[in-house]
Amino acid sequence: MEFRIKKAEFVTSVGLGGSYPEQISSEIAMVGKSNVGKSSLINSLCGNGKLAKTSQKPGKTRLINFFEINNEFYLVDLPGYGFASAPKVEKEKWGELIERYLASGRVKHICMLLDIRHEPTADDKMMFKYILYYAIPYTLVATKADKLARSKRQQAANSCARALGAPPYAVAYSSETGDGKDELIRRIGAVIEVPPNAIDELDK
Ligand SMILES: Nc1nc2c(ncn2[C@@H]2O[C@H](COP(=O)(O)OP(=O)(O)O)[C@@H](O)[C@H]2O)c(=O)[nH]1
Ligand SMILES: [Mg+2]
Repeated sequence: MEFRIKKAEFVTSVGLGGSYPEQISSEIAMVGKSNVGKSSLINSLCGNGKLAKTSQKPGKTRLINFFEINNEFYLVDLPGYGFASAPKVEKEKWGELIERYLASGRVKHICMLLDIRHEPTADDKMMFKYILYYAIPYTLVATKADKLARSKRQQAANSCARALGAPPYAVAYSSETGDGKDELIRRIGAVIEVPPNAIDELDK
């Protein structure tokens, strides 16, 4: 049966030194620079405009926010990076928070968001290196696709991926219009449906 998001609820926010919620079947995390549209993406996927707080002002969220979907898995909204004016100590705290989370082994899949209109930044490239280093499967998502003409979107999304140093494909997504939603939901469904011990079974 086709995968759908039927239920989405906020579980908890976790800061530096805080404890994560009880582990459930899988966990999919959203990463990207501040203001790229992480919270809007979660709201759009869940069909609930008020689930994750969105903001015009970058760098507002300093916590990891967990949302439980279909009583089955978590979508995780990570604090954004790359707010130029942030003090050094703030950036270090961000680094610690993210590294501890990525190293926890909880994350099954990452959606890395890039603004469809912009070249990836040095911070984006560093984030991408973390993802490869921790060998976490990922999907690239080019956000705010509605800002470009429909005919230019897929090509622009793909060049974001290429510029990051990844295989040249990203899902072109708009939280405003819902473009790309069916595709991303399908991909999330495929991630969720892999049994947790499928890899271990291969070793037997
Ligand atoms: N046009 C357009 N604006 C978007 C889209 N996604 C997010 N935004 C806007 O970008 C700003 C930042 O979004 P937010 O989800 O809070 O970004 P976050 O910091 O990555 O969580 C908000 O003003 C959103 O309304 C999109 O797909 N299209
Ligand atoms: Mg946010």
